[in-house]
Amino acid sequence: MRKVDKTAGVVEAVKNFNFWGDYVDFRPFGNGHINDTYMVRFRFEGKIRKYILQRINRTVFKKPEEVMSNIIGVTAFLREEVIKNGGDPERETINVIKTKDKKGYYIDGYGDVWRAMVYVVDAISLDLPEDNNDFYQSAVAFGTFQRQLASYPAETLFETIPNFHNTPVRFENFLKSLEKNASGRAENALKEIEFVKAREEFTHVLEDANQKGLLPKRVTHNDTKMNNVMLDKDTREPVCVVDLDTIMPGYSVNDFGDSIRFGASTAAEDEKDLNKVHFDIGLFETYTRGFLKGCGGILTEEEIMLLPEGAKMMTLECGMRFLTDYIDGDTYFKTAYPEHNLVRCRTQFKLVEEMEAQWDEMKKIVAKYK
Ligand code: GN1
Ligand code: MG
Repeated sequence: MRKVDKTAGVVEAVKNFNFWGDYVDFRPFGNGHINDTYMVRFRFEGKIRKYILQRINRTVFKKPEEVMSNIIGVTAFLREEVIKNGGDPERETINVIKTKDKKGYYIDGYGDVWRAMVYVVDAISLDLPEDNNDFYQSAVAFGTFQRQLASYPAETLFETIPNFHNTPVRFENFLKSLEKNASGRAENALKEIEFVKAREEFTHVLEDANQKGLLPKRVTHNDTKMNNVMLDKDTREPVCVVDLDTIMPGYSVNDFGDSIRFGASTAAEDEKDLNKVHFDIGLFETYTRGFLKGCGGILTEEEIMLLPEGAKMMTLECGMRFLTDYIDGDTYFKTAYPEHNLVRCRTQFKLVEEMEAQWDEMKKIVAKYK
């Protein structure tokens, strides 16, 4: 791998996008696990304008042109939806900035791929909800996103990461990594490995429901962490949904589930003290209410009844992905220390266990809203 001078690439990229005004500065931004994100500031007519500039992770996204094609298509569609509803299209959807030669991305001298967008002003992104209302509003945002895109032609979307939320395929990949044990660290995670193996049967539940015609493929976001919603800094109401890299055909219940995995936990995804990590069923109900309100009746009764499966599936799958990456030697997710992925997988499995213990309760809650 080449030694990266991260700064040189940013400076070159900054010069090649159609930003407005005079360049002021840039700085690293956000908590994403995949891409490198920067905030770039310009001054135009005495005012500061902020942009987001990102180096797309090429290990994860093999075809960045397809990622950008999806994002440009979906955001143009959302823009029209927002305008139709009398909203503010500068804030209520991402606005992609093209390069000076009108392309969706820029390739720098190192071969790195960059894209840029307008920074959403007066909005915040939270890693954990500060109160129930924050979480409720994020649910409304992702539900609304689902509804707004219900008539988007899903067949025009590229599958930017094949089998992204195909949990049985993820399970197969986990077994292959285990077999290889590239990091030699599998023996540090025997309990966690058994935990996953014991749930193989469950990994098939959603794919089976789809086969039986009970779970349709829709346009989904696929990375519905709380920190991928921008909330207005004053009203705390949703402004827009961000991080659109993984928009692909998928299951609504997985979009729901990934939010539960991340936001209905009492602790961070990488909390080391498992005594602090709990599945909060009150937050589960809050999110269910908000998500279904946002969806505005587009989900079928069968889909609604599968929301708990979505929650458990995304939590198990994400834990399995962290564990797989630990065994592979940290090749996918950004890590801050050697055991980071192992710590992350443990929080996910703790949540799965607590969901299993409250399964009937979860089913009762969703039944109230169908
Ligand atoms: C990654 O990029 P970021 O941090 O929003 C990952 C998600 C995981 C998440 C775990 C493209 O999301 O699938 O659920 O980390 N994105 C990709 O925090 O793999
Ligand atoms: Mg993100």
